[in-house]
Amino acid sequence: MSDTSGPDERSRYRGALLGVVVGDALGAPLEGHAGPVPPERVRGLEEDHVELLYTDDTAMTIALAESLLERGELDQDHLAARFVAHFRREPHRGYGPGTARLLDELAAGAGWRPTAAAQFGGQGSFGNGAAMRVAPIALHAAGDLFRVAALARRSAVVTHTHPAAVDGAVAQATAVALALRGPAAEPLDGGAFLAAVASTVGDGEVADALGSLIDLVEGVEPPPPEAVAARTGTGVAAAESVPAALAAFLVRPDSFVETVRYAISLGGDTDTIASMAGAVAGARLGEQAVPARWRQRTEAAPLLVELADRLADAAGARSAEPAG
Ligand code: F2R
Ligand code: MG
Ligand code: MG
Repeated sequence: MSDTSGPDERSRYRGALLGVVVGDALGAPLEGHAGPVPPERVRGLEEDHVELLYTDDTAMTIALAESLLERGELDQDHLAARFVAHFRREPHRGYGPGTARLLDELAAGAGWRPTAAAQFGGQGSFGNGAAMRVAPIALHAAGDLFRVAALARRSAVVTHTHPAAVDGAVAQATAVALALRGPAAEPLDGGAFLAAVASTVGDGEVADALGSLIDLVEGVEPPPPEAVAARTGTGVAAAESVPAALAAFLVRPDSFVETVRYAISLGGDTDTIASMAGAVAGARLGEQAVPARWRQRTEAAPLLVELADRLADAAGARSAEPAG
């Protein structure tokens, strides 16, 4: 159950998926920026008037949302097929190289289970591809954090089997679920939020990186982006970019705009860090917090709103079912 203070549940659902697409599309032009991004370059993205185009982060989020809605549950075979369908239709969305290879193999008839496990010499991918798309899981199962974690794990391994990629997805899904139900009208306890997220993942790189952020997010003043980037890293590895995104949310938890600006200013994997941070901020603050001037310029924003509404309706319908 979400708290009654702050935005209503439907607004938070919309905010979460708008956060995915707006953060992705706004951050995309600077993806790969070496080192923190100067504020004037971040503002330059905002002041431009061209359409903001989404990338693989949003494409895979749409696929996951569609699969949950079509099946009413997490069906890994169906999800793999939705990923392939999106990739075949629009392979130019900037997919990670390993994920693109994997989806090509699945399109040619390979099974997702052995193919995902065989990635990178049998280690599996530690990229952030499973975390960046995971927000719909939180919307589907938000009232039950154990279920959110379990479903996030199962959604991840369709493409990413490395423990750090799976933990990244669990951490991101848990963060969105916590933000969805938290009281936005009250100050956020950043240390407690991080500890709650960290408690859902196993010992390892992601837990260590989350733990390393506690003093930074508990400070009175937001730390400079350089300090966060130095602590977590900002690369495509889930163990870097997921903690970086959560830090961007936690140092600016009361403003969607400031969260996304901060996330982009970290540099590195800017589309993905801003998308994940935007999802958490949108879940806490609701769609009203997403500026109309950003939303109107963002490709597919109405589709993300429609998917959020359908996920809210489905979750409401499930919670209204008699128990037993
Ligand atoms: N692909 C990109 N950006 C590249 C440029 C895009 C350009 N703008 C364009 O339009 O073409 N961004 C997207 O990729 C990231 C998500 O990646 P995902 O899905 O996790 O892919 P992958 O390939 O599995 O992992 C990413 C890289 O990490 C390294 N890696 C992963 N596991 C590894 C392992 N076990 N051993 C060694 N290296 C491993 C590899 O370099 C992978 O290619 C997001 O940023 C998304 O926006
Ligand atoms: Mg991308
Ligand atoms: Mg990226």
